[in-house]
This record gives sequence, C-alpha cells and structure tokens, in this order.
Amino acid sequence: MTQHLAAPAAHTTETRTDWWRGAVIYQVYPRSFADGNGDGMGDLAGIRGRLPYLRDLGVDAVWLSPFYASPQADAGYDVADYRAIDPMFGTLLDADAVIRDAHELGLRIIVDLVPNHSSDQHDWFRRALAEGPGSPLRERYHFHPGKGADGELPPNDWESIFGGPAWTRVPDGDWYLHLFAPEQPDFNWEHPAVRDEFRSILRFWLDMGVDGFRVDVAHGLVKAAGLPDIGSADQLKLLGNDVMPFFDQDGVHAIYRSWRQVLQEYAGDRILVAEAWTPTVERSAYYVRPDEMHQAFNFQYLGTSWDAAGLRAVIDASLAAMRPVDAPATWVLSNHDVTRHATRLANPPGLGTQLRTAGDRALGLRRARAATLLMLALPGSAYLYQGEELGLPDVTDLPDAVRQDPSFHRADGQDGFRDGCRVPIPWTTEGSSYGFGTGGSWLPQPTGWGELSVQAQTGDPGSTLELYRSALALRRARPGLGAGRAVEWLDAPEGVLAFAREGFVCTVNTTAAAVRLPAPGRVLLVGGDDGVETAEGTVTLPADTTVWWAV
Ligand code: TEU
Repeated sequence: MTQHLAAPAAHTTETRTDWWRGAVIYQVYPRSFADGNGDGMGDLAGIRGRLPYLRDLGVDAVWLSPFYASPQADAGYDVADYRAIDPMFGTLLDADAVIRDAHELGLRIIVDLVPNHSSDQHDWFRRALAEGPGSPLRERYHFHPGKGADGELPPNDWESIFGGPAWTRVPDGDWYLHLFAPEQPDFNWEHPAVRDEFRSILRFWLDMGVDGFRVDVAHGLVKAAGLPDIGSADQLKLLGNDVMPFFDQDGVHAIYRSWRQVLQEYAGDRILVAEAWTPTVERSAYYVRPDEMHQAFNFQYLGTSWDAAGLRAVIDASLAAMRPVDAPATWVLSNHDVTRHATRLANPPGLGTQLRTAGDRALGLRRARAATLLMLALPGSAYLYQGEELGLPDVTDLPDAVRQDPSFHRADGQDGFRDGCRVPIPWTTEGSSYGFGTGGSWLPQPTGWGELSVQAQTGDPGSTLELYRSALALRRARPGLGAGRAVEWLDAPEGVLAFAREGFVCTVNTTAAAVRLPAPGRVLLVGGDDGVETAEGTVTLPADTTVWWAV
C-alpha cells in the first residue's frame, strides 16, 4: 500500500510499513538532471535543489543512478570507490544533504549498487594487476591464462554485452573477464572477500540513511562453474531468451539472502531492487522470494509493444508470477538504457529497445501518455525515468562525435544509442541549457527543448507534466490502485483493454481508430487524445487513448 510519511526511513524509529509495495519511484540520472555548479554536468547540489519539484510531482521515492568515484568509462557504472562520491557530482556531505532533505520532504532515496564489476581503477584491480600472475588479489576478479600455444586466445568464447570479446589480455599474459567494457572487470563472487566487502558497502550506505538499493546486473554476479563456452556465433541475440553461463545462475540467490539479512538489521523498511534481465517474469520471481529482494524490474513489460492482447498477456503473466512469492509486480516504460517510450511508441513495433529513428512524434507522445496512464493504474510499483513526465522524445540525431555510450564505440556505431535518453532535461523555456545549469550541458540539447520544459508545461492543463501530476495525485488519493495483486478484466472489443479496480475502471484503446463503448462511470483523467466524448451512457474512446473512470 502506498503511504506517505513525513519522515521516512533513517533518522526515525519508524516501524515497517511496506511503503514500497505500491510506490512510484522516479529515476534520477545525476549527470542529466540538474547542474548546481555550472560545469555542464549534473550533480548532487542540482538534485538537492530540485527535490521539491519531485515532491510536488507526487512520487514516493527517488532512485539515483551512480554518483560514486569513477573514471566514467560507463557513465559511473564503473565504480573506483564505492564509499566516495565522484568530485564531478559533489562530496559525501552533499549526499548526506540530499538524503536528509529528501526525508524531510517525505521522499525516500534508493541508491544504485554495482556489484557485478568494478572500475579497472578500483584499488583491488590496480593492485591485482601490479602484483602479477598468481597474486591472491587476482582471485577477486576472473584472471585466467589464455588458450592456444602461447595463451594468445581468450579463456572462453564469451562476448561482452557491449560488443567484442568479454576478455582482455594484460601485458603479463593473463586475461581478465569483463561482461561489459574492458574498464569494468567482473568480480569473482566465489571469493569470500568480495562477499564481505559488499555487505560492508551495504552497511555504509544504510548508515548514511538510504532507503534501498537498485542492484545493477543482479543476474550476473555468479558465473557457471568452469566458465564453459557458449558455442554460438551470435551470442548477443541469445541474451534475454536463453540461460547464459554468466546470467541468471542459481548461485546468485544466496548472495541476496545474505543481503536481506543485512537490511533486516536496520529500522525503516529498506529495500533491494533487482535489475535482472531474465528470460521470463517467472525467472524474475526467484529474485523476490520473501527472504531475498523486494522488487525486480519488469523488462518484459518494457519490451511489450502497443498492442492490447500483448499487454494483457504480460500484465497477467507478471501478476501471476509474483503471487506465489508475495512480491508486488513492478512496471517500467523507460530508463537510462533504452530509447524513451515516447520514441519507441512512435516507431513500428518489433525494433527492440535501442532505436535511432525519431518516428512519428505526435503518435509517439499520444501513445506514451496513454501507456503511462495504463501503467499507473496497475497494482504494484511503477518506475518513472526523469523527463518522461515532460513527454521528452529520445534525441535520435546526436552527432556520433558527442556520443559517450561505450557500447556505441565498441559496436562500431551499430548499437549503443543510450545517449539519446541521457540528454540533460529542460527546466526553463529560455536560458543557458534551458535551466539545466549555467554552464552548458555535457550532451547537446536539441533546439525546441525549451518548449518541453517544466516551466513551459506547468499550469498548462493539456501538458504531459500536468497529466503526470494529476495521475500521481489521483493515485495517491486512491491507495488501492497501487495495492492488490489482480485486476478484473472487463469485456472489451479487440484492441481495447478494460479492467476494474476498487471503485475504478481503466479503459485503453490501443488501436488507430476511435471505439465506442458503454461508459463505465465518470471520467477522472484522459491520457492520449483529449477528444473523449460521452453521451447517453456511451463513450467514444479516441485512438491511442487511456481513460481513468470513477465508478
Ligand atoms: O545494465 C545492464 C544491462 O544488461 C544493460 O546493459 C542492457 O543490456 C544494455 O544497456 C543494453 O545496451 C546496467 C546499467 O543499467 C547500464 O547502464 C550499465 O551500462 C550496465 O549495467 C553495466 O554496469
């Protein structure tokens, strides 16, 4: 159940509330949210200044992508020191101020934890390299001799998620494993020092007062014994469909059980959220058994196209998968790794989640608004990504020269378009970087970005921002919406979804034509095309439109 408390989590003696079961959680990507010191890069001071905006938007919690000390080879997902803030983002005092201010505003703070790999500049890795083959420190990573007469071939055939081999050879001849960029060596989670270190890192941030952790690549920590070959030429196509020897191994669950015990030592209902790209929602359910994590991202939902039958199937499967483990379903449409949903839905279905084509922007925005209202009417917890409340499209035409996504460069520009959703967001209609900061922005913002700004949309009843504010206020007024485990499907024509919740009905027209239906009640909110007409007990639902009804 969604609850709003004046002073959540740490710094209080609050008892457990299960606040997270129906929470709306807003992802802040620190580089691109707000720049407090005018260097063109977002930071903690910028975030702190905008916390009242997030409180007024009506979210329950804020998840911060990594702000730790990092050489930024993968935008901070390459951590050199898990207990320090990168100077580009501020200091530990700034982090403390963000956490305290958030709590005073009634917002919870979830931080990103990156346990699968460190940076190659992490102290352990640098020392392991310096000490040479056979050093005990090398056992904390996956260092191995190569194959072939002179060890010139990698130890196995695994490919990096970012393209190219998953192994890099160091000058003394050993190879090390990196499922992502070469600057991101994978930890060896069989090693007790790695396990101890991460429990200690959890405690460090729990002592700082955070309300939870989003666990990066939660499915990747444990590798199949012996690191067996995959034996396929096209490994990246298998990802997400097949069980890989480096993903979703059963051994990961013991780690999360031990982390849950650490969280249990703390007051205030802190949570663990799995970023686990599993083949099915049923596999995701294993991560949220009662003694493991609290939530797992629902990437199956994110990947479903704008089609009533497909959406109904994934909603049913998600709710059914979570029921036996008593975890809330979660829903997400956008994050920092995928093309924004306003642009995905502007394109034909089946193109995946990394697009470089703008598509039909008006269509994409209409569908995005309808898709968001559908998501926010479902039982469970919903994740929003900064800027989606402004209806921002992905910036699909960034020049190659400004792109920083390491996967773009490793895949020769054929993949890795994640910079498009990471462009700093517009706060004001005019001015330097449209209110992002006073010193420009680390990725160029498109012309016209100011028309999409918070300032431009505030008070405009037809704006996407006001739609989000209204939706979140209604959700807050009806805690039953985020609670529960089921929806009651109602009869609806092909291409239309209709379901009932307590005192509430949601109707979604995913087709390109208006549809006439019996009106279920009184219109609460419309997302999509505003031309909803009700007459004599019937309603005409425009194309690509969701309506919330009070019944
Ligand atoms: O993402 C994990 C992951 O599997 C994604 O990399 C996804 O498959 C990819 O973005 C598609 O190109 C997490 C973080 O969210 C991502 O930003 C990091 O790059 C990655 O881990 C490595 O830490």
